[in-house]
Amino acid sequence: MLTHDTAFLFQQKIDNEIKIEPKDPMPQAYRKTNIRQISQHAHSEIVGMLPEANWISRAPSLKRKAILLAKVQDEAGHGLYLYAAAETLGIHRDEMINDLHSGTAKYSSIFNYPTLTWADIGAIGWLVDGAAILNQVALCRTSYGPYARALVRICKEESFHQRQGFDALLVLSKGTLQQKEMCQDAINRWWWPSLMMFGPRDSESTNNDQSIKWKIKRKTNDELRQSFVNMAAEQVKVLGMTLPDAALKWNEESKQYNFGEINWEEFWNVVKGKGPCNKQRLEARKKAHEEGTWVREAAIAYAEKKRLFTDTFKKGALEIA
Ligand code: FAQ
Repeated sequence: MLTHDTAFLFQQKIDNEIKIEPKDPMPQAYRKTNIRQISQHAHSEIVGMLPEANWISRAPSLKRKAILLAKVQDEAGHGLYLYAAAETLGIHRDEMINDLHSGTAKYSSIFNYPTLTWADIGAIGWLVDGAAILNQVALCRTSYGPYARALVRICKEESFHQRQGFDALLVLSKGTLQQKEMCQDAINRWWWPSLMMFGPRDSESTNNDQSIKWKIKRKTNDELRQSFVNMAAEQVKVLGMTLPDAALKWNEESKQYNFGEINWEEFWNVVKGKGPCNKQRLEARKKAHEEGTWVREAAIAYAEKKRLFTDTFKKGALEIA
């Protein structure tokens, strides 16, 4: 436990924008919050591959297939950077993965919705990656060094993800009547779940205040959500589509868009495992993990063989000397 003085010095470091590094002293709660947030973020990237992977074999052209494949692979990479960042805080990857599979750990609510048509892939790129970017650009300045550095890399890839989604929707929005309807329908279904990605209202958020004080989070849930609405409300005009919110209106005084009430009951249901695809997602994850056992075993055997070879080589070199 940190003494009063060291806790003060820790906060001073944070206030002076000095990054906290793995071997630095830190309050237990700071370590725990980072492990929770970074591992949840990693799980979100990994589970987040599932709704899109569903469309790789059905993408409408070779170009779209290659783009989607690259995007899903990026997400696997993001998950790996993030698990590695969380491991620097003293938790083992197996423990995090067990928590995900047992349902103890959370992952973003958004990935518990189904991808019914090709337009959903565009809507995920535009809205879901758009929401993720807003959050993650702010997190590039998070106080924990390994998390901040992982996010810089992640953000570079996320901006391509958002653009490819918007581009896919733009093509549909200029297509046949059926394609236009498909585009609008996907936006209607993904809009509200995307707003829920930012978490509960600030007044309901259990972690906001402390995480803002420790600069683990740089902006609050409501601040980020509002920036997202302001951005999407303008971009949707380029698509010639609408957002499914009758209350959406520019407020001249606040210079922000007012928007309607989120269905919080639906949000908490999804968070608690009762969303449309929660069960399916966890089963798919567990199956993929089991089927990957032989790869992990082979990697461990190879590493062991390499270690033995290096040890023998070093010993031989010493004997010669
Ligand atoms: N879903 O006190 P707060 C992506 C939980 S990455 C599920 O406000 P906090 C890339 C929260 O954990 C998307 N649970 O929590 C991609 C807490 O419960 P706990 C993920 C949620 O942590 C794109 C409780 O509610 N991004 O999309 C959600 O301060 C396309 C109270 O909430 C990140 O993880 C939710 N939406 O703020 C991949 C970014 N919201 O743990 C594939 C990093 C809240 O105390 C395809 N994370 N909860 O039991 C964060 O910025 C924060 O963790 C928040 C939540 C803002 C998500």
